[in-house]
This record gives sequence, C-alpha cells and structure tokens, in this order.
Amino acid sequence: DQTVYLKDYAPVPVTVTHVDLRFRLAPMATVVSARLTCKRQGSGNMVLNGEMLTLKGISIDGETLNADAYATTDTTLTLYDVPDAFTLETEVEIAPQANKALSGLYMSGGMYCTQCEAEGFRRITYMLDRPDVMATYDVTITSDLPVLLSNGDESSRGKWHDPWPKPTYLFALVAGDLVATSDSFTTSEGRDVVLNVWVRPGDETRTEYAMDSLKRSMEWDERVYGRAYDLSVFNIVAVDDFNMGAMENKGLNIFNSKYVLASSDTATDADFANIERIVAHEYFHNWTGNRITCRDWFQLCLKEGLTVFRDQQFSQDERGFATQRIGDVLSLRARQFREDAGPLAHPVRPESFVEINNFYTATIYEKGAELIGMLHRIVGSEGYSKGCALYFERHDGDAATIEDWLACFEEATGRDLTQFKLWYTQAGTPRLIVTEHFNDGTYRIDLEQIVPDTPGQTGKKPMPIPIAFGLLDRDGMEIRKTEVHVLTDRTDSLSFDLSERPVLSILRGFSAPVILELERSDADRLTLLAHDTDPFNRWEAGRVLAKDRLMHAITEDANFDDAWLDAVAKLATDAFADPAFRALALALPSQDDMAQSLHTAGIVPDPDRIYAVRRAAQLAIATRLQAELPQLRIAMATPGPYDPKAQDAGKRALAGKLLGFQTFLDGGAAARAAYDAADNMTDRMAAFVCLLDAGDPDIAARFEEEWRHDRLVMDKWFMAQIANTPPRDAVHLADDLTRHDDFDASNPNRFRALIGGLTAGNPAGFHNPNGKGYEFLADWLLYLDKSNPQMTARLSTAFDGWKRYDADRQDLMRAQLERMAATPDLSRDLSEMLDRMLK
Ligand code: B3K
Ligand code: ZN
Repeated sequence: DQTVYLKDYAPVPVTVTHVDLRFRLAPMATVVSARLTCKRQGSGNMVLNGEMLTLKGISIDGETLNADAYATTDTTLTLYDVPDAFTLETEVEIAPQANKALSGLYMSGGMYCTQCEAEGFRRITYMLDRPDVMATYDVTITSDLPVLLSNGDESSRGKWHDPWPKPTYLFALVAGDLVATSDSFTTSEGRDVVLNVWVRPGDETRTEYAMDSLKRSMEWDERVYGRAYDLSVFNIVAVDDFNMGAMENKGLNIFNSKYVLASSDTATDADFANIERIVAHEYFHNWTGNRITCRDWFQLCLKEGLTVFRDQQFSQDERGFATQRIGDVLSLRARQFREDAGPLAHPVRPESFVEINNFYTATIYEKGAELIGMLHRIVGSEGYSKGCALYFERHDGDAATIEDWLACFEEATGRDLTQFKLWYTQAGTPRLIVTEHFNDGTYRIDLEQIVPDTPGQTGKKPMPIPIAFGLLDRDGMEIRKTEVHVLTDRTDSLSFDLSERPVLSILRGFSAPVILELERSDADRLTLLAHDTDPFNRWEAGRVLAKDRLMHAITEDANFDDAWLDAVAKLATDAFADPAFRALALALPSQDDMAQSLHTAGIVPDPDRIYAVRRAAQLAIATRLQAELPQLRIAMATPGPYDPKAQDAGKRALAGKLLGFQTFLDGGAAARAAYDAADNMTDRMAAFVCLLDAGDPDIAARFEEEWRHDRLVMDKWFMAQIANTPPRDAVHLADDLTRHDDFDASNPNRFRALIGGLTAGNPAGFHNPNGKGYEFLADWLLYLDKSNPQMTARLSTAFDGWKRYDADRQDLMRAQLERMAATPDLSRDLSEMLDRMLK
C-alpha cells in the first residue's frame, strides 16, 4: 500500500541546512553535483529521495563511501550511521530531454526548465524532498546558452545564491535563448528590485500586461497585507510546455506561456484577466507559501487556499467586487461543488493520499479560499488583519500547519475556532435549508444545515456557517442592512417584529460555500433581481429564476413564460446597470450546472435534453430581445484602441452575449460582419464561436489560415470548434482533429484544448449515448499516461460525475473506467484516480 497518512507525520532524523548545486547541462546527460550540509536532529538513518537518477559518485566529508555505507532503490538513497554534522556529496546524471512528465528538469522548445512542486526535485538530485526541510541554496549552471537563471540573486554569470531558506519544491532553474522585458520596483522598505519577464525572442511584444500586473500586485501586497518583496531581482519565465498555470519558485516564477503572453490581437479579455490573477497569485505566494511554507503536503491549503483568497481580493479591487465575486462563485460551483458531490470528494485538509499531485484540486484551492473568506467574515476585518499580522510575525521562516494558522486568529481575536476547524476536516458541501414564517407581526426564519456523507466520511457534525442577510420591504426598499448571523447548531431561528412580511436577501455575497435551499415565490425573486442592494444576490435571484425555468422545461416541457422573459429583457436593456453585470446575468446556467442541479434534485440528467432546452431558452430570449438587439450592441461599442481594463471588457462581454442571441435569429449574418470588423481577439473569438454555432462552413478554415502561426491562438481554434459543434458530431470532430498536423499530445495546452473542448465544452457530445465519447477519452488517457501522468490524472476527472447518469451511460462509463484500471503499468497518479472513482 502506497498510501501516505497525515497521522504518520514525523520530522526527519537528519536534516539539510544548505544545498550547493552544480549543473553541467546537456539534453541527454546533464550532470548534477550536490553538496548538502547535513545535521542530525533525531535518531535513525538518513533516507533521501531520488528517482530516475544515475548515481556517479557519493562521499561524506570528502571520503568516498564504501558500498556498505549506503543503499539505493528506485526511489531512495539510504545512508547508515552518519555523523551528527557532515557534508554529503553526490554526483548524478539525468536526461532532461527524455523527461516528458514535465516534472523535475525538462526541456521545452530548446530551453531547460524545472517544475519541482510537489515532488519533482527528487528527479534532479538526491535530497530530502519534503517541505519541512528548508535550506539556503547556491547554484552554479554551466552551459553555452545565453540566459542561465535560478533562485535568489546572481553574483556572476550562472552563479546564484538564495539567502532565504526554502524547501526543495521552490527550487527552479531555467537556461535558454531568452529575451527579457525589464522594469523596476522600489519596495516600501527601500529595496530596488529589477523585474524581468523572460520569453522566447519574438514574444517580447506580448509581455507588457504581465509586467504591469506584477507591479500592481507588488504594490497591493504592501498596501493591503504589509508584505514587501525580499530579493533584488524578480524573474518570470514563460514556458510553452507546462502542466499547470504557473509556479511560485522563489524569485523565479515559471509560467505556462498562456498566462504571460498577451496582445490585443491574440489574447481575449478572459486571458488578460487570468494573466493578472495568476501573476498576482504566484507573486503573493512569496509570503504565503515561500516565507511561510507547509509542514507537509496535507497542509497544502495553508498556502493555496490563502493565496487564492488573496488573489481574489486583489482582482476584486482591480476589477470590481460584484462581478469578480460572481465569477469566482460560478467557478466554485462548477468545479468544487461538482467535486464535493462525487467520488473524488475530500476534505480541504485531506487525511491521506497516494499521489499528492492528485490533490491540487478545486477543493484545496477554491474551497480553501472560501474558508479564509468565512474566517474573515466571522472575526471581522480588524480581527483578520490582526490574525494575519501575528501569523506573518510568528511563523516567518517556518513550515507551518493549519493549527498554527488558526491559533494566530484565536490569540489575536480571543475567539475559539475549534468548531471552525471542522471546515478543514469534513468534506461535502453543506445544504442550508431556510424556511420563512410570518405570523401576527412576527417574521421568523428557520435555518437548518445538513452536511452530506462523502466517501469515507459519515455522520458529520454541524459547522459554523456565517450567513450574511438583509431584509427588503415589498417595494424593494432595504429595511435591514446586511448583518452576519453565524449558524453553529444544526438548526436555529431568527425572529423580527415587522408589520408585513419582508423579502429576505440571504447569503449575501455568497457568505458561505453552501447549497441554499429556499422555496419562495417568483415575486420575491423578481423584487431581489430588481432592487437588492447586494449585487451578488441580485444576480443570484436572476440565476435561480433561470434555473427554475430550465428545470421545468426539462422535466415538464414547460414554456418560457413572459414574466421571466420580461425580467431578462429589462436587465439586458437597463442602460444604468454595469455591462459586465448584465453579461453575467444574461448567461444561462451551463449544461453541467443543470446536470448537477437535476442530480441534486433526484432527477437523472439527460445531456441531450439539457442541451436542447438551453438552446430553446436562448432562442426565446433572443426572440424577446429581437427589436432591441442591434441598438444594444451599438451601445456597447468601445471606440479607441483596445484597453484590457474591466470597464471595456464588460462592454465586450455584453456585446458578445448579444451577438450570440442575434445569431439565433439571423443565422450568422451579424457575426460575419463582426468577425470581419474585429480588431481584437475578444471580439474575434465571440464572432468565431457564433459562426461555428451557426454552422458556417468556411469559418474554421479561415481562422486557421489567419492564425496557424500562433500556438496560443490555435489552442482556441481546437477547443472552440469541438465545443461549438452539434453534439452528435463532437467526438468525430475531436477524433479528426487529433490527426491535424498541429495536434501535439505532448503539449499540455494543446492536449487540454482538445480533450477539454469535448468533455467540458460539449457535454452532450461527450455523453453521446453510443459511448464513443467515453471510449475516445479513455483511449487518450491510456496513451498519455505513459508520458505525462499528472496531466492524465487531472483529465480523468471528466468521468467523476458518472454516477449521475442513466443506467446505460453508467454502464458505458464504468466499462471504460474498468478497462483503464485493468491496463498494466498504469501510473500511480491515474490508478489512484480510477480507484477512487470506481469505489
Ligand atoms: N503551486 C503551484 C501548483 C503546483 C502543482 C503541482 N502539481 C501553482 C500555484 O498554485 O500557484
Ligand atoms: Zn498557488
């Protein structure tokens, strides 16, 4: 059994305090010499991690080791009877060119780069590859390549020193033919910092936004959290082949080029927003993650949940609270609620894992961030600031735990957070059931929470749920401003003396990550949609109305009623409302959202039916707006040069939504004109998607002709086509595209574009009752598992909702899961995922 348990945590008997690394780079035979300064702190042998290494030499304090003084396995190096303090020297050989797992030292487009989190360092040299071993580093890189980078500050070409003790997972090395866009920043402490964004020659015209985002992040972290940068250089490098978004290596952040490179011509507003968010996220890790790291990987949310919370706060400040919060909640529900409701559900702090890379999940990240948000709401802004200040002061330089984090808030605020800790240990999305009663001048709200069973966890305890609420009168005037009630018991009630029944606005700002169940009239919802002072709940009211309509249309063939269509039209045409908000309010719940909601309501979702009903709803809205559409679109024009800021992006988002409706009516005429007129990628993509949807026979070829030279744009081309083809053709098209000259399964962005275009972009196509979608996915997962297990395991989650569906689809999916599970030599990553999904 390869399971690792939180309860088994123990510090290492012999630790490493300084690492001196020398690299002689060569694609198939890189030599890594390591000198580790070691110190005993307990009893036992020293067991170092190492994988895919060829050991060439080993000595202690300059003496070559006898064969009986150590032993190696495929994954370890054990040293017997080491002294209390000594220097261990090893020399190993590795082959970065052959490394297709993109973990450890590998090559991408002729450059060397690394990815060490979570356990990639052990593929570089023998070391205690765990976060509670923190060491200072000296690195020397020998290579003819023009740019040689590592962590810390450079003393001479290829020689780097990082004075801040760090765990192995934050180590990084880059070597290549790169060019920098440079700038500088002076910290509040008076430190002058050189900022570089390193890219391949030719890409330097697309670095401006990333640099701008970096400077704004640095300023924000000083102003809001009092955290300043601590080295004299901060490097960002863009890499084409990268398994995730980016990595916060100390002083040397490595990014997927998708999240660095942007020009108005090639990147959409969504790309710009992601770049801003991810640059900020990685930068913020310098304090939450690097200066204070995690004791062990079970504490992953300590750095990830907190850092996501911080990047969400930043984006709210940069882009507007309401629209940012709505976007974050949409993604929480789409990814985390889905995860929490299925076989992969796990606590924000898991108790065991087989492969830690399988736990970089929406639960650890997004739910982890929600927990910080709730803590913030419970202790208040001042308490939150005090708690953070204590955490930074007390734990700087530590590898800390969730207990350490919570203790700071208990001490700083005098609150007992024992019950709050349940949020970290109990999986599953709580249901919050609210019922209203009005009687004789008394208005009462009854509250009940149910924390559902999840794999391996039953009989859960009630958790503290901060419920932000306010009351409106029947005309929509606010009669009680927002207050926060913390539900701590399983049930509770709140009473108010009022002369008439009010309209309740509850869970304002989505104050807790729960599923709200509240039966109430359309009239109340329409009042909230029109008048609530809480913009999140205005949007939510519209969302619930829309979902309700879709549900009825799906289950009872109901028509879309005028009252609803009028409310939608009113919002669409409300010139006083923020365009970004209107765009969000006009977006119907996604197909997967509907499948999730139907399942929660005990109804088996039919993907084809969901697809058809959603389209019927779009057509109904389009028809209702027919007369106004052209004018509305003109009003959203953004004259002047492209500006990625939220204000113009909001207008483009609304214009794109409206173009979508228009395409339902004119077969693509307006979209064709919009495509020809587009002078930025946001407008072009919006028109492209409409034309694909309208079945324009030439548009895919035309787009390809125009953008074939650009990898990042071509990812969009692959994805959009599959996502916007009729479901019956989707698998066939995806399969065809795997034979396209530009399809490259070894590039994660391209692979994800193609597979995700089908599984997430075209759910009805993926769930084709003939089972071809499932077979297609399983074939490709088995193929990719041989080279890149991390990516494979991640994409296998497309199957995690399999138990929601009808018996035939379940059989087909189970057959594919079992076929994969029965394949010999699966990676640990994929086999853990399959085990959990099949359980
Ligand atoms: N910490 C990295 C993620 C590493 C994933 C390893 N499989 C990026 C981030 O969260 O900022
Ligand atoms: Zn992170």
